[in-house]
Amino acid sequence: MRGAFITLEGTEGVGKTTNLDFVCATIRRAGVEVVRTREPGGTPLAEEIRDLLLAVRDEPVADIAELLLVFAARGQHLAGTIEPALRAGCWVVSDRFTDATYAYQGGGRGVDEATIATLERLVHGNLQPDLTLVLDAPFDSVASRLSGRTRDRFEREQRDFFERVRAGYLERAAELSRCVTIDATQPLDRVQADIVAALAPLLRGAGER
Ligand code: Z5A
Repeated sequence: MRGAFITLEGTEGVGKTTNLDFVCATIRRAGVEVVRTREPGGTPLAEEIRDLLLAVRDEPVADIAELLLVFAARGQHLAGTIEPALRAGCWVVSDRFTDATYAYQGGGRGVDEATIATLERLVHGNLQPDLTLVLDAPFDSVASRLSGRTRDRFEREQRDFFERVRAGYLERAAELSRCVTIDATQPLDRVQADIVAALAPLLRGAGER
């Protein structure tokens, strides 16, 4: 029986990485085997592509080059990690997936949606997450959480970029029934209570998958 595919999304600092362990632990407590992964990355080659994408460089990165690198990493991640795990009946929890491309390359960079959709079909056909947790917070409410960090190429973008990314996420979440938007400005225990509620229907169905 195929496992469930869960993704965590949101702008930087909203708590995806923090809550990934919590999501995995909640699933394991229900007796289900889970693979924790991330994008860009999730296999050795895809992690190398991640390094290329995040590195700060003097040469401007063309939007199309960034987009193709994101999908190259995703193709490897699907073939090497996600699809084998789902086929083996494991659940997969990924820190970001294709919704991030619509938000960052679409909303943030202005790449048109049809181009992203073409690559999405090419790289993962009909495979979509079963549940996407969109952790949402305005830029100002999480900026202080990130102070003191070394900033990668994306994190050096300005506030208006992150506002476009956030708007991209919210637009998608409103359109797609698999997305649950969670207010990430709440204290962590309240965020995690909302996560448990969002996971409950999938976990109830775990025995039937
Ligand atoms: N990218 C892309 O452009 N296109 C794509 O298709 C994909 C990705 C897949 C790397 O992603 C970059 O790749 C990303 C977009 C691009 N760049 N950006 N920006 P990433 O996921 O590795 O990078 P990130 O979003 O910058 O991760 P992050 O900064 O680590 O954020 P986070 O994982 O959401 O936050 P966190 O590390 O869990 O939490 C940040 C701090 O807040 C930490 O100290 C926590 O303890 C604290 N925290 C968390 N929750 C709370 C609450 N509720 N209250 C108080 N404090 C909290």
